[in-house]
Amino acid sequence: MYIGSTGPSGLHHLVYEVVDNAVDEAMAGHANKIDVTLLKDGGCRVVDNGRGIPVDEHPEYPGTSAAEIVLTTLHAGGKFGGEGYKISGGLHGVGVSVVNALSIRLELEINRDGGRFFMAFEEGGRPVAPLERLGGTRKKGTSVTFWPDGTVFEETEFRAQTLLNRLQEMAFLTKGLEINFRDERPPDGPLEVTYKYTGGIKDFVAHLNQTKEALHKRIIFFDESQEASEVEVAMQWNTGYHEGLHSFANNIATTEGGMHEEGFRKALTNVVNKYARDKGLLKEKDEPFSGEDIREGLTAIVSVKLQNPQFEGQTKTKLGNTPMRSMVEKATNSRLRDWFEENPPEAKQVVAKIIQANRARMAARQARDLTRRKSLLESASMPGKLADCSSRDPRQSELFIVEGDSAGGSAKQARDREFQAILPIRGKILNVERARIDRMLKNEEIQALITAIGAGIADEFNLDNVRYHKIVLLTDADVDGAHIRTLLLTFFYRQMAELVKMGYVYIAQPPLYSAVLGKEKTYLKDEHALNAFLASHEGRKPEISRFKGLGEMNYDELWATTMDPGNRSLLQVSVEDAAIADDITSRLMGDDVDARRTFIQENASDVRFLDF
Ligand code: 0RA
Repeated sequence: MYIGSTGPSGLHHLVYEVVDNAVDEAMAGHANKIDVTLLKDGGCRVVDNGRGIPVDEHPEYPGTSAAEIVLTTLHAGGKFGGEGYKISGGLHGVGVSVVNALSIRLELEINRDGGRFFMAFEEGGRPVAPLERLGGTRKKGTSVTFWPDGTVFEETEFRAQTLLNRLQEMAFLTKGLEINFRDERPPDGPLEVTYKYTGGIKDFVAHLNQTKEALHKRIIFFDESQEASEVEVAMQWNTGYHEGLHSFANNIATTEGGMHEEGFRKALTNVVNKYARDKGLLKEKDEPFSGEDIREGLTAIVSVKLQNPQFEGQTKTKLGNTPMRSMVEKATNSRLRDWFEENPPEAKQVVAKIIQANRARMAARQARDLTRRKSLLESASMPGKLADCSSRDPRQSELFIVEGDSAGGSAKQARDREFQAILPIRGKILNVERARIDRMLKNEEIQALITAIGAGIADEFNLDNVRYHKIVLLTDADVDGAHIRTLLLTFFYRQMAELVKMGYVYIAQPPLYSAVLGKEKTYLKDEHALNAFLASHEGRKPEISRFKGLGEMNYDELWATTMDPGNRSLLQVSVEDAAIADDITSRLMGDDVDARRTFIQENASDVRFLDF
């Protein structure tokens, strides 16, 4: 309930929870350094140089230290200690006590008031002994080391890259904060990474645009504070076609947007249109630019800090505080207008790009209208290659996107036609990361995909119209198959992001090997499974074959191993954090060959890297 899940995401949230508390100390101006260490024995240590959790007797619990209360009581974290905790970043503020409750052991060390204090907890938060003063020190700060409970979490092994992504984001969002990460687990020595950004979210935008070609050199930045609230915006257009607007409230990614994002979009559209009209770049008879045209190729971070943030929406990532809308809108209206006025050459270039985007979108709309009209005339509007299922209930319908016509044929024979539809895709589909929307829509494979799914694309995408709630990518288990899968994922992520965010996209896992022993045939997913099989059948000589591609499999084999809901295992594609997924997609699929090489080298060894 408090960390969202007992899967990998929940496990990593334990670390974020402790780090968030340390970041709160930094935001309040009491700390500037956080060290996160993954220990060889599976524990995780988070050390900060803040004030330290209070160690004296808690006013409401005589005989008990405040530290013990903070570690054992829900929501106790920020309830005392004066006004240091104006802005709480912690994920919905549940505090370290949740981490304690979900750990088999937790060790707390506090340097404060001239003393060094220690306390340990076991089995989900039971104090081993009261807080103890070990000696004197002039240092200050808090150290929390915890070992997650293996009976709570499906797995307890932290993934360094997942933590690094979030820690880097935290460092970007908290200007000047130094975050040191150290993974002591690798047998060939520890991995160490330091993040520190004196430019804050300006550095964040520079990082996201690093793999792209910027349209103007200097990043636009402005901030504004009002009472206890604060707005910061950094933005820069690039020559690409994707909108990269990411918003945060109290350092939490607001993936579903909300008031702050609304205010920013509205002001942005307003400022650009006003400027273009004033300068005669947009004539009186011309329609205003749409927000979508204006945001093409824009990388922007909108970060707000406020008291009592209200998180709404399906995934509780939509900021609901209405005053933030006018605050961001006002700031953007005045400060962005200044930028346009003060930087004429840059402003002209931005508007020129928006005009191009506008033209491309008009052309695309015409093409789309044409296909729509055509489909109204012809009664069968689905693409010819689609073998649709009979069910019209999207919740139980599945679409298999299959690589190659021959595998498509086997899949058509194998399927349960009641609820499984097959769409064969020939060869490599267009890389949408490097093509603008009008070119994309001319591509036949892409057209077929859009029509079959039935919910439109980009801003017009409507989740309610999706015809299948499971969209399964079925490609060969080789390099080409992996490439096609990546192209398809890029397409879905860029054009039907909600589909991915809602967890409708899956990856099928056809076996790579079969082993025959006597009359018994076993299918093996990969090399690893093969080795395990051979080890457990020592002394016997199974006949091993390797499937070169899906086309080699009989239809009954394909059904039994890959399509039968009772037997198959599908990987669900998830997006933890849109800013990171965006960055990875650009690095992997964009024009920058160096960035792509580096990314693949850094991540190729980790088989889970697909779960971006
Ligand atoms: C309660 C009150 C105060 C600080 C903290 C908690 C605190 C918690 C954590 C968790 C990790 N690092 C932390 N650092 C501080 C305020 C104490 C004061 O007013 O001095």
